[in-house]
Amino acid sequence: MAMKDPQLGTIYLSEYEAPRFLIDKTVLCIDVREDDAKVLATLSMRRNPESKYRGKDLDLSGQELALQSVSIDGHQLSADEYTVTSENLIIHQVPDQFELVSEVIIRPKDNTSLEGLFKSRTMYCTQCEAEGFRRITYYLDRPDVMSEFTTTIIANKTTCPVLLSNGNLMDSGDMGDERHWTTWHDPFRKPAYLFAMVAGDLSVVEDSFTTCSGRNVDIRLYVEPKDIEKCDHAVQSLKHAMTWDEEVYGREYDLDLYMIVAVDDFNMGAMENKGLNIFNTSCVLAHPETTTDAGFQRVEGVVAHEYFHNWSGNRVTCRDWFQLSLKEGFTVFRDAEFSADMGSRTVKRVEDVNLLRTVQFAEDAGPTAHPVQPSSYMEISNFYTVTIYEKGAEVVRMIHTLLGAELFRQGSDLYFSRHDGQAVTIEDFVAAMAEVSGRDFSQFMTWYRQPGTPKLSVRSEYDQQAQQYTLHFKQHCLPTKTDETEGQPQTTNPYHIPVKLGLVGEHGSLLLSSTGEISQIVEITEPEQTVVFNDIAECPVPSLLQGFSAPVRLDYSYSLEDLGALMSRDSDGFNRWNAAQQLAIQLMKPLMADFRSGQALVLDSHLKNAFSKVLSEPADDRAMQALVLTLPSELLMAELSEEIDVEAIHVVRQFLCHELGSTLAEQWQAIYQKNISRDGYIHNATEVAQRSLKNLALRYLANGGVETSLQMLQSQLTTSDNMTDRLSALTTLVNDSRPEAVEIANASLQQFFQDWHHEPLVLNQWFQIQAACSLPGGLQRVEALMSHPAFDIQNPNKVRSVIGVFCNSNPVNFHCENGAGYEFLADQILILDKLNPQIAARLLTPFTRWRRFAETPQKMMKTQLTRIISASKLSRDTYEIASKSL
Ligand code: B3K
Ligand code: ZN
Repeated sequence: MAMKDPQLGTIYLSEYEAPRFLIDKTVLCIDVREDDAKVLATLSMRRNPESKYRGKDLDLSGQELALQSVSIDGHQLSADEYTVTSENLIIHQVPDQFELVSEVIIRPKDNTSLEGLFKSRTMYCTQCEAEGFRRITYYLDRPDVMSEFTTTIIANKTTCPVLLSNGNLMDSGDMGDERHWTTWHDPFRKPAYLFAMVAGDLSVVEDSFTTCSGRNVDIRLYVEPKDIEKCDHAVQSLKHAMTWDEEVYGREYDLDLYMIVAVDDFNMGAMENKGLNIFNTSCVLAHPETTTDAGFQRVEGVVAHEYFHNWSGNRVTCRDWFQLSLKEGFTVFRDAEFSADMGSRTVKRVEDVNLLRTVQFAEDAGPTAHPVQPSSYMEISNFYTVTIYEKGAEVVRMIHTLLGAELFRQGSDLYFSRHDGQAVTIEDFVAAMAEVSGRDFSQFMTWYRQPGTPKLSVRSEYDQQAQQYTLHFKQHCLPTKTDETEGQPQTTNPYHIPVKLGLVGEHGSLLLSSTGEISQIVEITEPEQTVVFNDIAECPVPSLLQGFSAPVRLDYSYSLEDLGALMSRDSDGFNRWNAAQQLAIQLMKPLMADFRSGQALVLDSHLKNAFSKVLSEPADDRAMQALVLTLPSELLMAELSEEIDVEAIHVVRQFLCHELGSTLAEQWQAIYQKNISRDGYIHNATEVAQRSLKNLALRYLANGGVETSLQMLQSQLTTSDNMTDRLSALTTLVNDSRPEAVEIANASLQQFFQDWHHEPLVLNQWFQIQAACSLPGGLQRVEALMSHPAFDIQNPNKVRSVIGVFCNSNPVNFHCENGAGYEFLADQILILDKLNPQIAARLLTPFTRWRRFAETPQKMMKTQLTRIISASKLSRDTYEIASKSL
C-alpha cells in the first residue's frame, strides 16, 4: 500500500527502539507448488529482556501474504485474537515465551517486484534484503532480530531437482508423488534479510578451498545448464578473495560450503545471503567469447564484495537500516583494495573516483542528498545509493589513511572480535578504530552525519628568501536541499580532512621526511588552516589530495604549466591522471562559452602537446597512458557546470576528440599497431591495458575522421577473438557520424544480433550500445528497441540497458529540446511502478537533477515529476524520490 503522507511514512533513526520480542529459532517449511507456495513457519519466541515494552501485543511484518492459520503454543487463534493489515499481523496477548506457528500462501509466479520469493525464468529464488522476508512469512523483519534457521523445501523433482538454502544440508528425501524435499540448517544466527532459498533445474560447477586453518570448504556455483562454460572466472575470483581476506584481514570462512546461484532476473548485482549468495548473471558469468575486460573485472569485484560481507555484514551485521553503510561502505572499501591488489591500483582508484565525482557528488548536491548514516527514510530500498556505498567507502578509506595499515588492521580485528554475532552501529565501528589508535574521532563523525560535499580551497605562497612554502586551506560546505526540508540548521560543521600531499619541483619531489617519505598527510580540522613547509629550495607545484585522500571538491588555481608539471613529474599516479583531467577541464570550459556565443572553436596547443608527449612515452605503463588520454566524460563536465548545457558539452568534447584524433593521427596509428595482440585472448592486467589503449586509439582515429579508420573498425569487428575488441569497435562505429559509416553501422548491428541473439548478456550490451548512441534520433531508436522481441520490461537488466542507459548516458538525446525524452521516461516509470517499484524509483535519478538545467528543461522535467506524483496507487519507493525532488 502506498503511503502518501510523508510524515506518516517516515522512519527516524532517533526513534530506534530495541525489538520487543526475539526469535531464537526459525523453522520454515516451504512447499513450492505449480501456482503458489505454502509457507509454514515455526518461531520460538520470547520477550526481549532489553526492551522497555511491557504490553502484550506482538506486531509482525508481512506483505502480500494470504494467512491460512496462526497458532500460539498449539492453540489455533480465532479471528478476534489477531488483526491482519496490508503490512502486519498483530497478535493480541502473547505470553513471555511461546512458539508461534503460521501458515501462509504466497504467489512467486506473480511476484514481479523480485523481492521475497519469485520466479526467474524456470527457477525459484529469493531476495530478502532489505525487507523482502516479510513477503515470505510473518516475521520480525529487522536486522537486529537474529535467529537460527532450519529450512525445508519441497518441490517437484523434475522441474526443481536442486533445492538449496543457507548453511549445511541436513537431510533430503522423496515424497513419493513426483516431489522431493531437502532440509538445511544454518548454525549461525542471522537476520532474516540474509535468508535465501533456491529451487530449480540447475547445473553445478564444483571446486574447493582449504582455509588457513586447514579446513576444507566446498565451492558450488549453480547456473542454468547452458551457462556451465562461464563459471571458471567467478570460481577463481572467489578463491582469490578467500585468500586475500585471510591475508589482509585475518578472516577465515566459517561454513563447510559456499554456494553461488546465478539468476537472470535480479534487481541488483548480487546478494550476500549466508552460505548461499544469489547473483545477477551479469555479475557472475564470464567467458572471453562473450564477456568484455570490464565484465571480467566486474565479476571479480562483485564476487569478492559478496564474499567479504561474510564478515563485514553477516558475522557482524547492522542494528538497523540507518547503519547500512556500516556493512556496505566498509565492504566496498575492502573490495576496492582487493581489486587494486589484483590489477592496477591506479586504474582502480581512477575508476572509483570518476564514479564518485560524477554520480555521488551530483547526488550529494541534489534533493535526494543524505548523510552516509541517514537520519530518516520512507523506503529503505531507496537508500542503496552511491552515498551509502561509495562515499561510505571513502569515509572508511580516510580512517585507513589516518591510522595507517597496521593500526587499521588492529581496529578491524577488534571490531570483528568484539561484535561477532551482533547487530551493531557505525559508532561501534569507529569506536574500535578510536580505541586502537587512541585518536579522537568525534569531529570525524561529521563525515557520517552531514550530507553534501565539502569544498576545500587552497592558496599557496612561496618565500624564496626564507625558503618557506605556505599552504592556506579553507573548507566550506554548502547546505543541501535536505537541510532545508528537514529544518536542520543551515550552517555546517567543519570536517576532519586528511590531505595527502607532495611538493613537486623541477627535478622531482621537494618533500622528504626523516623516514624517506615524499608525501605527507596534513590533517585539516579548522574552517581555515595554514601549513608551513621549511627548507623548500624552489617554488613547488603542490600535489594536493594524492590518491584522492578525501571526498572533497578541491579548488586551487593551477596554471596550465603547473598541470603539465604534475602530469609529467608527480610521484603520485592518481594525481598525474588528475592533472591531465584538470588540464582538459580548464580548456573545455572556455570552449563551451565560445560555442554558446557562436564563436568558432579552436584547440589550444597545451592539450595537443600534452597528449603528444604521453603518446610518445615508452610503453611501460599502458594502463596509465590510456587513462591520461581519456578526456573527462560528458557526465563529469555536466556535474562541474553551474548550469548544465548538454549540447555545449557534447559539441566541445566531440570537437576535442576530432582535433586530437586528426592532428595526432600518426601517433594514434602507431599506438594502435603496437598494441595489437599477436596471441589469443588472455585476461590479465597487461593485456587489458593494451586492449584499452588500442581501442582508445581507434576511437580517436574514427573521431578524427581518418579515412582508414572505418576499414580498421570493420576488420576489428569481424576478425577479433574477444568481446572487448568487438564491442569497442561496434560502439565506435555506431557513434560515427560520417555518412559512409551509418550504413556499415546498421549492417554491423544486424550481423551482431544474428551472431549473439542466443546470449542474453551479450544482447544487453547490444541494447546498451544503441541506447547510448549520441547521433540524432535517439528517442526513436530507443522506442524501437523497446518493441524488439528480445526486450523484456520485467527483466531489470534489459530495463537498465535500454531505458537506464538512454536516460543516464545519452544526455543529448534524452534532453532533446521538445521534452519528449522526459515524457518517455515518465511513461516508463509509471508502467514499471506497477511491476517493480524498486526499478521504477531508481529510474527517477535523471529527474532529481532538474534544478541544474536551464529554465525550459527545468519546467518540462517538473511537469513530468508532477505527473508521476499524481498517479494513483504510486509505490512508496517512487513516491519518496519524486516528492523529495519537487
Ligand atoms: N546487500 C546487497 C544489496 C541489497 C539491495 C536491496 N535492495 C548487495 C550488496 O551490496 O552486496
Ligand atoms: Zn554489499
